Amino acid sequence: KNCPSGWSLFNNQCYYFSGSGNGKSWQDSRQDCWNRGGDLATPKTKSELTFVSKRNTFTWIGLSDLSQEGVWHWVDGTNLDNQSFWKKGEPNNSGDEDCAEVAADTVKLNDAPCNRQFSWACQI
Ligand code: 2F8
Ligand code: CA
Repeated sequence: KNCPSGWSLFNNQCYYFSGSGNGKSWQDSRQDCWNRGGDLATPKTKSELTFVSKRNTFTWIGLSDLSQEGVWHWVDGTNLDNQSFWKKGEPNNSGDEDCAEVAADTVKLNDAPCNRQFSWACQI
């Protein structure tokens, strides 16, 4: 599989990383991925999650419970079935947190407010 210039191949998927110091909200991050011909990344295995997590301190991925509180699904429409991806105590919907970010240090997910500005990862 060939990836566009500037994208990285891992496990037969192409990934684009926004880089640090370039934060956007979850929706604006998703729009950037759409503009690039992809969508937010959907790392469904631990090795993919590790790969996606390591470019930046915090990275938005394509996972939210925006359509139904407490029901987490990937932007491709499938449900999250690996609950071990969450950091201990997450998701806690602290305040109102409907979008998932992965932390580089723990390679674990946290639900965060969708309007927070984080780096992001796209996938084709
Ligand atoms: O302790 C975990 C907790 O940390 C922060 O809240 C204090 C995070 N908030 C934001 O990222 C805005 C929570 O999402 C997280 O659960
Ligand atoms: Ca949280």
